[in-house]
Amino acid sequence: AWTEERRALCSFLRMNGDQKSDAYAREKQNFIQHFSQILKVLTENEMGHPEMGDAIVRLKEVLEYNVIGGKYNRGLTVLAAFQELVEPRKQDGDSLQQALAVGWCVELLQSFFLVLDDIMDSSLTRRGQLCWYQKPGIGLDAINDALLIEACIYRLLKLYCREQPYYLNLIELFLETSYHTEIGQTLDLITAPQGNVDLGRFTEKRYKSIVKYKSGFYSFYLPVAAAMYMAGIDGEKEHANAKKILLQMGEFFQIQENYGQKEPEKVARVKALYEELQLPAAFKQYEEDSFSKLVGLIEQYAAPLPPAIFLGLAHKIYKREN
Ligand code: DMA
Ligand code: MG
Ligand code: MG
Ligand code: MG
Repeated sequence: AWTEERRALCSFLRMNGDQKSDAYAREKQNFIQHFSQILKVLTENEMGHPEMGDAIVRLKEVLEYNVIGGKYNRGLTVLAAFQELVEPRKQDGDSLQQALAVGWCVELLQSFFLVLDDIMDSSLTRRGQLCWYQKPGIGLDAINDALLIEACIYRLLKLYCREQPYYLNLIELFLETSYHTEIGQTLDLITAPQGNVDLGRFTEKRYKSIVKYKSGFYSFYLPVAAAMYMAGIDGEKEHANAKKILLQMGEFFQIQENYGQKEPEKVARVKALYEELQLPAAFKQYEEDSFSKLVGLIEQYAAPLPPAIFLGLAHKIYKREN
């Protein structure tokens, strides 16, 4: 039954986003500008340890090459959710700095995984440039570079949030998210070994599990959950509810991105699902169903969080033509 409320949610999701995109572009500029401060903070306190100097030069190079160049949607989601969840009078300079730093932590986590993922997938390029491990002279040393990027997450959390009541929650969140992502990568690697994709094992169910673990947690749940903890929302129920909605979004996002892409790797990824569902009409149907399911989940599980958090994200991924 399509209630009025449901209609309103749907029209919000389908509206043209031009007015919003200006503000978003400004947020993004501000976020990117903040990266130089992040770099500074991560490399300056080695002043007292000159013997680390050469390693720090390397770290800086690693961060500049691998953390910059994406779309920053995940990092920006931390800020957007933080601004939705924390009352304006509590959004002071310090807490905004903390939100920016946590946003960059999400970007660092992604970068850490991508550097390693590209090695495991034997990829050539990432974000329009050579994969880090493909650069002359880098090779498998990139494994250590990825570990350095990971360490920076926890250094940043400590440097910016150590005094905050949510500090431990954030550490646990990043560690748990890493575990989930690694489980997803494991499922991916054993289900679709390079050059040997076993379509028998590659079922729709398995595909959805892979997507949920390897990308849904870190891309969708992590940024919103981090902002929730920063806003003092730490209840299990609230987090379980947000997770339900956000993982559903993650599933749709991944299927949409892989669908219609030409890289052989991605074609192989969706092939089994594709064949099971049969052709574009089926994708359209999936999109409809997934959209409807998402609206239902938001209705049921958003409270007490403002639905706008989820709607804003959904709006970005469901670019519908009406
Ligand atoms: C990338 O996964 C890595 C993570 C952790 C999601 P992927 O290999 O499926 O995607 P990409 O095409 O970006 O390498
Ligand atoms: Mg890959
Ligand atoms: Mg991979
Ligand atoms: Mg990807």
